[in-house]
Amino acid sequence: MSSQGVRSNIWDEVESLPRPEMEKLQVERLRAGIGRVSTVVPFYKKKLIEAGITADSIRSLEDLDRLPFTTKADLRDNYPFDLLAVPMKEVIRLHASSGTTGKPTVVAYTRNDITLWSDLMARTYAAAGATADDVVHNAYGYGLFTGGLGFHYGAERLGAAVIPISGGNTKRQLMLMRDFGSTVLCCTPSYSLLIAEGAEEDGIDLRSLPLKVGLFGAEPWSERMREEIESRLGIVALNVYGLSEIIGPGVSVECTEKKGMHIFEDHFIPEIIDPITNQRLPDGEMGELVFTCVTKEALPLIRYRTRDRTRLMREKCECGRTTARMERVVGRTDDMIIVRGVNVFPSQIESVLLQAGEIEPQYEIIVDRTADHMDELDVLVEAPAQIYSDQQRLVQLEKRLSYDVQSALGITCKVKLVGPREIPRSEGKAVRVVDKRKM
Ligand code: DLL
Repeated sequence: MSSQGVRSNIWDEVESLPRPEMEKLQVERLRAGIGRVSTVVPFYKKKLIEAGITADSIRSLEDLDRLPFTTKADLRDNYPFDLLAVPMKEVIRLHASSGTTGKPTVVAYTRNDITLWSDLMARTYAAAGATADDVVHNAYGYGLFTGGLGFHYGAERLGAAVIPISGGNTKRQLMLMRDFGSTVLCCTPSYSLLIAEGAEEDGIDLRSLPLKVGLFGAEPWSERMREEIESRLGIVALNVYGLSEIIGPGVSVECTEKKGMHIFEDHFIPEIIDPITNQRLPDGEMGELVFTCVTKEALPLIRYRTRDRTRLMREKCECGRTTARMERVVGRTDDMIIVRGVNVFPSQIESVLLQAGEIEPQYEIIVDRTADHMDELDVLVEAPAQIYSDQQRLVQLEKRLSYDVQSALGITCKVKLVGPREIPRSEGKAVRVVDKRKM
């Protein structure tokens, strides 16, 4: 549709602004945003004074280099509400994702933030060619996770008919998808393959249904997986990226050219930095993605370090958009793993194991993908000799630890006890995670 530069699927004209105009808009918004946080968020006020930065001194995007970074640890240290830039009475929604310790990362939205998020999600759908005529099957989880409600509000904003089915019960999903004539599928890429499997089991040919496009994200996936999804579901599969701290989904999305995800740069200014030296890297170089929110009210984070590794490009896309694009995320600079869409930190597992008391602090986390494309999480833990030789105690302890880890993470997980010194030792940094999922 877009290879001739037809811009019919551009929902907002700002996406095709000439670069100098976009940058002018970003600088104006950045200046206003810095002015706001430097007066209302004590954390930023202190940091900006220390760095000698005033809003008036922001003249170009180069000035981003002078601004302080914000990290996940800053969110944890200010848990739950100390980074908010508005009084609680202006907050109308809270969401949360896993943090590095037991406490989640909390994010908040004012009414204007929810309007902005809905608009950005409508732009996300539009990039995929969706319109008010579509029927959106939304199988992202509803709840504290931003996926469900983000895709829901965006579909309503677009004027499409949304089916708030959430995750799970695949057979029922298939029945409704067929009966309601869904045209757009929203879920994690791995769940789309489980849907395909369920359809094949029930003799449903998904390719004969009206389904035409899928918006997949919340976890890393590959071109090979795209090919598989597209052929098994008979749809165009597009990548959607986002994170709770910035807004949720609705940070960037692929257009139907499938050449990188267009960033909603009029609201989130992207940079790539070297995660070791913290220096900004030129376009095209691989590094850590950093975002500055310039229009959000409740939680306008400055230079937030996403820990996601990717590259930026700024050439105009065939679709007509001029916004910066980011490549597929290739990994993380920290040890967070994503299992069935849930963010998991090895440190969360470690603290549960150590609390249990009876085991050695030697463990290995193994993530694999089952034949039906579901992520599987196993934790191998060394048991001391006296427990390892007592079959009954061993089984009881495995059960208890599995239960404790599952309750802490909120996902199924098997703890398996192994004998003393069975976990490989490392001479340098311990390798705690073995990710066997074939990308
Ligand atoms: O996963 C928001 C989202 C929901 C995005 C639905 C897309 C679709 P969090 O739970 O805070 O938010 O997790 C954010 O997930 O830093 C990435 O590491 C990873 N991630 C999200 N989208 C992608 C993607 C949501 N398309 C973390 N490719 C991010 C690779 C992704 N990783």
